[in-house]
Amino acid sequence: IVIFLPLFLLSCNNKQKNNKEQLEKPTRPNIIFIMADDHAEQAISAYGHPISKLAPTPNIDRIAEAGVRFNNNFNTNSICGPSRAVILTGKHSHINGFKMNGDKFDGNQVTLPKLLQKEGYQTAIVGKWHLHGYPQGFDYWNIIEDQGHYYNPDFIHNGDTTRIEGYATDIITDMSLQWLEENSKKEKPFFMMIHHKAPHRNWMPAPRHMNLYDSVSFPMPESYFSKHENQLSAQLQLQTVYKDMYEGHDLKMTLKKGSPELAHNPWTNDFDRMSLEQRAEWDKAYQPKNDAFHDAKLTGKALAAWKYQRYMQEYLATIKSVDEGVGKVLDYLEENKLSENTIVVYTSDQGFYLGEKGFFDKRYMYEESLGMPLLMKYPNGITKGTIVEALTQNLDFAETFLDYAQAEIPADMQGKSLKPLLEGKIQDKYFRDAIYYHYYDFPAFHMVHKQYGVRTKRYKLIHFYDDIDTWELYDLQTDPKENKNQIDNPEFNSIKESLLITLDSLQSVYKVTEKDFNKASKKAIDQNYKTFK
Ligand code: SGN
Ligand code: CA
Repeated sequence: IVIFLPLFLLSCNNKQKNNKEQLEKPTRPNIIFIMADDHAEQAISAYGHPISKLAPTPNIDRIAEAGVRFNNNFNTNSICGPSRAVILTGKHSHINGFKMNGDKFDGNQVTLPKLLQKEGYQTAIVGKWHLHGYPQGFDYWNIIEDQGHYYNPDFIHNGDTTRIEGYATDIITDMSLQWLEENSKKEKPFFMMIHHKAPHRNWMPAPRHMNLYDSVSFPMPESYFSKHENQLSAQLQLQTVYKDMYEGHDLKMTLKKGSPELAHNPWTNDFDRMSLEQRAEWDKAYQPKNDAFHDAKLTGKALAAWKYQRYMQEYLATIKSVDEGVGKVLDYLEENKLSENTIVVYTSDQGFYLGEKGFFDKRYMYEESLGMPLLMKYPNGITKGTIVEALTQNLDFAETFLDYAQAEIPADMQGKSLKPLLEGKIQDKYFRDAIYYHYYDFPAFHMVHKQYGVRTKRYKLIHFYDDIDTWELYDLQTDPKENKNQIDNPEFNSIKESLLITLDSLQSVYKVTEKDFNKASKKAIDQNYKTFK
């Protein structure tokens, strides 16, 4: 007894301590981070854009209805790999080192999954990675190779590449559900990243959606035929739907009536890798609509308008499978009583153009590509139907999840946790005055110039540089579609000055240095204009 009593007291004490700790530290939430590739806000019905009303996303909307919709969420560098690197590190591109697709991500640096893993989270990633090199900090990873393919994609798991028959979005959903089934009921909380390939170019719908929007006519943006007055970079880009899309590869147009042979299709692999059955199903669905196109003999603006419809039909049809997959994940959480204590996030690596300014793709600091959809639900911690107007960024994601996981946030991360905002501890208007943006991927696909700038609630200032040197200034209140560059308007002189001061101060806060503004050689630029034309 003499020996056991102190031990007994000690164990009582420990129990009390544990209980107390538990009281102070409520159950940490699970986190499911679902990210699509190139999914524009305009194509999520929770955001209410007219396009999305004709192609709704009822399951993705369930997240917004049960939780929060962010109306002013932006990226720091509107391109795939860089956005992903910012999300993983909570640091701007010039600090995390991954400025453009093709750079090599330093996987040894501190990242969100590594920190969560250290805190006792189970971590997993399925789908697009696109950072070259293998993921670190994940207990389980199964990623598509580079951009991946819609049909029969190759997946890399622990260094081994396997071709999996089927449709990429469905495979990613199934793999995620399987991982959840095997791990979600263990004692440890989990963090899972589900990274879809869709709706990335070249927009190949699943067999069940090949004719989904054939009879829908989508509203063409007013700016579809814009001449880009006072917007030199926009005049020089190569991402205009009716000029730069490849007729076969992107628009699935055929060479002539009665033939399944595709028009210009530089990457035959997307179609060649389909099985005979898949290709037969494809031809059966596409031949009648392509033949009808040949019969119509369209030219000029009518042809450009037809291309817009075909683009929208394809892009939105690939989103349908993403939405179905999101529905399955949400159902799984509900059926397994995991819903209340799981944060579910839906976002995209950047915004995207659905014909605005005539564009597809992203890269620009203009609203459509700067914006990033962000929806989040967490019944135990976020009030249903919340709308956030604060200026938020992908830079904030890592800190937000660490905060919810009650983990320590490294001092050198550059974002801000969104948790106080969602708990009403800070008002939207006091959260952040301005955001900083810097895009570096020039010369490259689509030839969008290097650019950096600031956006406040009302104004935007952009500097395009490299083989051009132009500034643009927009008043988003009176000109939300950014048609009127006010940089030379004397009425905007004082606004310009104050934006320049903001720019300067953000560059110093974020530790931007001279070497972050490297220029390409003239030879490389000329060569790229030729390659991508
Ligand atoms: C591919 C696309 C481009 C796209 C980049 C980057 N061409 O190269 O249109 O801008 O990816 O996209 S494709 O015909 O090969 O699809 S990102 O989202 O990965 O950054
Ligand atoms: Ca992308």
